[in-house]
Amino acid sequence: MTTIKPLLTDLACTLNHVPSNFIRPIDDRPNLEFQSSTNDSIPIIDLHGLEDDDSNRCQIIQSIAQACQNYGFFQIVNHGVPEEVVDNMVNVSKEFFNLPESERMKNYSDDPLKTTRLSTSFNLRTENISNWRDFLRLHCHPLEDYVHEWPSNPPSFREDVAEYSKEMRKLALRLVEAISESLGLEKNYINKAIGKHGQHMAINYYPPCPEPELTYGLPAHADPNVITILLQNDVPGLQVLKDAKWVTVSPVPNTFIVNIGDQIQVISNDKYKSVLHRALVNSEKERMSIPTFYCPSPDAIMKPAPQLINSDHPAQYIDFTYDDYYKTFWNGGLSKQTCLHMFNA
Ligand SMILES: O=C(O)CCC(=O)C(=O)O
Repeated sequence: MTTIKPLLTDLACTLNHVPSNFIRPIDDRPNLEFQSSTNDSIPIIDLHGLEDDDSNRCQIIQSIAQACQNYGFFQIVNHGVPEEVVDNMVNVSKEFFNLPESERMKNYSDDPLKTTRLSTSFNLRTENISNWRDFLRLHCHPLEDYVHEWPSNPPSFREDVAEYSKEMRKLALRLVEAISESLGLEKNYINKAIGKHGQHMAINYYPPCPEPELTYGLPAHADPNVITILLQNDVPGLQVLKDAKWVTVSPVPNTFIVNIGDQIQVISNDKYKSVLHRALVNSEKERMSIPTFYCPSPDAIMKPAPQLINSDHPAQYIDFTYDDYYKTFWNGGLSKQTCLHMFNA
C-alpha cells in the first residue's frame, strides 16, 4: 500500500523523477541553460545615510526611484539588521524543516486564510499543477496576536522569529517612507494609506529536485502586498522579469532583496510596476528563502494617490479594499499577470 505524503520535503528524497502533477507544459518550463549564461542583475542600494538629513538621503531616494521604475526590485546593503538576528532566523528555519514529519505536520493546513500554517505548493484547493515547495506561513504583526500560534519546536523558534519580525518591521517602515518620498509624496503618505498594516512571513523550503528543468519552486507571479523583503540562502533560484528576459538574482551575503508589490503600483498610479518573479529549483541543493510581506490592513481602501492623478495620467484603478484584492489573489492562483487588471478604472 502506498502512503500519501502531504509534504514535498518527505516525498522528494524518495524520488528519481518529478511526478506528473509537478510537470509544466513544454512552453512554460524554466530555461536552465540561459540561467547560467546571464550576468545581468538588479541594482544594489546602500542604505547607509538614509536617516541623515543631507545629500545622502536624496541620493538614496533617487536610486530607489530609479530601481522601482526600471526593475521593481533592488537589493539593499547596510540595512541595519544585526547579522546575529538573520543567522538565528536562518538556522531555526533549517532546524524546523529538519524536524520529523510528524512534528512538522502539527502545523499543517491547506486553508490559505489560516494565520499560521505549514503547507506545500501554493494553493492546493485551486491549482492544477503543483510547485516544488513546502512553506511555513506566519502572520507577524501585531506579534502578540500571533506568536502563541507559531510552532513551539525548535524551542527557540518563537524567540528567533519574533526578533527577526521586529527587525523586518522597522526596515519595512523605513523603506516605505523612502518609497513614498521617491514618488514625490509625503514621507508618511503610504503608511497612512495602508491603515493598521499587517506583516506576514513565509519560510520557503525547496528540496533538491531530480528534474529541475520540468518544474518551478514558484512560477511567475507578482506580490499582492505593499513591499516584500526577501532573504535567500546561498543557493540561487530567484529570477526577475526585466525587458521580457528572466534575470537571476545571485545571492549576495548580508543583503536583502526588496520588491514593490501590487499596492505600490496602485498608489503610484502605475509609475512603479509590481514585477513578475519566479523561483527555480536545484538538482543537488536545498534552497530556502524567507520573504516578509508588508501589507495594508484588510479594510484599507486602496486607490491611486490623488497627487499622482492628472489629465496625462488619469486614475488607473477603482477604489477597492485590500481584503477583496487579497482573496482574489489567493483564489486566482499564481499566474503570469497580476490581479490588477480586475481593478482597473
Ligand atoms: O524563493 C524566492 O526567491 C521567491 C519567493 C517568492 O516569490 C514568494 O514567496 O512569493
